[in-house]
Amino acid sequence: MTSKLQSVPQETAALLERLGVPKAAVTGGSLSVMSPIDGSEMARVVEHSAAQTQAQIAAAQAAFVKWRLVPAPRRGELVRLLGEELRAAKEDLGRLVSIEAGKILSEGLGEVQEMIDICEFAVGLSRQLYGLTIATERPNHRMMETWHPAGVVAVISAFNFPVAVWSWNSAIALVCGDPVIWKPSEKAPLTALATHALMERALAKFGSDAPEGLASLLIGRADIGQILVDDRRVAIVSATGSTRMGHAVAQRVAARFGRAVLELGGNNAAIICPSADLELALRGIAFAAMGTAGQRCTSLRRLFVHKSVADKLLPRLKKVYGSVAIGDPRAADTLIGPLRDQGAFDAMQKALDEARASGGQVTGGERVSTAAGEGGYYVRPALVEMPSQSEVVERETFAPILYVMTYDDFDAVLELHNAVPQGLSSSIFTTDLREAERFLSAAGSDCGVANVNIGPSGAEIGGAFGGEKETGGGREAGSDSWRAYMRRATNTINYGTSLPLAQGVKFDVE
Ligand code: UN1
Repeated sequence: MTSKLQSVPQETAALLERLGVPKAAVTGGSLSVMSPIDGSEMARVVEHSAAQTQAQIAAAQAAFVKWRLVPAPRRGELVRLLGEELRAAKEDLGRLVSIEAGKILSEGLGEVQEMIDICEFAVGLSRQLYGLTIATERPNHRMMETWHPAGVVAVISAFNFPVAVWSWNSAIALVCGDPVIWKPSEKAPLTALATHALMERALAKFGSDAPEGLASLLIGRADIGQILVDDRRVAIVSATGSTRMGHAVAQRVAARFGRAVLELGGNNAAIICPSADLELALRGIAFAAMGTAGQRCTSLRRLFVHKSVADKLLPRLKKVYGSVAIGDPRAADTLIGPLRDQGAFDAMQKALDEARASGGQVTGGERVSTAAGEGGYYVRPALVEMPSQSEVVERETFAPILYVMTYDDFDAVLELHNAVPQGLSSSIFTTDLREAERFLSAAGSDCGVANVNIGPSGAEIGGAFGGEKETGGGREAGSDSWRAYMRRATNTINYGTSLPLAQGVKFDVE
């Protein structure tokens, strides 16, 4: 039996109330939510059962049959209303993101802005779900592609972008005609409840065109996720998280010929070339490696510095690492908030020990005490000078660790850059056109995101987001990522009076 939590911390309680989350949903449940800021218990959230999960899937499937017939621009109107709710609630939701995920306020607000942006993108998209018309080899025939809603989409999201990732998927899925079931991280149910409450407000304003079960939320642990992954009524599973999780999801979804959109581990690098603008590089590295306390899938984890500039760059970088403001993510001057929990801290220390054992020289990485209290896991970001790209460097550790290696040959560094199992994001700092273009070429970075003179993190929603190899191959958000949420039909129409067959085949019957 779980007992009721007597009180949610005052600020969180006030935010939840304003965002429309009932107190009973966060006090009387069995899922305990711990604050990354001070380690205290913030809430006990009510969990959904397996039976409720089944019922949600059935409701979503029934919603699909209706929603797919609502014209796409009208579906866009629902997403427009969601965008309006998000705009109005940006301050509150952004602060709640900061409290639950531990990211600094500016990044919490940025996350909500990303949600507003994708809503706007999706509204425009609702009038642009284009298909092709294709030349046919047969006279009096027309061939075309049409795009239709694909079915129920399950979104399984991670703690570090607790709400934006839902919005990238949902805004697009909804205009594409697909209902969405959301299973957020068990470490971030509060922001999910708040976002869902905003979605419900948008649904209420939208009116009766939106069927019951169109957008639902399931609070639970891995077993709830597994039900979604295995159910044939769920056409698409979009999962964000570790490569280990994605590996299991991919196989189970494939076993039933479902579709998976996977955004998994990254092990993102930056190459600093001899001609690099070092001021720019310094800022780019600092944000990408230390921002969000290294807990983005796009965080910079590997830095390759050309030998000719290492002496200029590294001392300055060490100075920044030594002086960056660490503390309560809500405080105005903080740049580095806490790690999510002790598990993240332990994994970081283990990786640093391993790096030391492989000859790495570690600067920083230790736990620091802050005014936020002793319960949170605050660390000084670690800069690790490595003699080579050893095993620990090839792994993603979800913490602020930057492995630094020097190089002298461009071809060799490109090879090293690509010699890790992950392929999410990458960057090069150079003012040499040839180097920049080679990095972006077929023989360059093998990642889904490749940048010049900006770091690997902080992508805008207008582009397709995702990566190759163990990152899972999925693409979300902008460009033509919407195609993953629809089914394509090729249609051939004969408007003549005879029946010519393709490839000149004859099959005449009397
Ligand atoms: C993630 O960490 O799961 O490009 C996504 C970025 C963000 C998204 C990160 N827009 O850093």
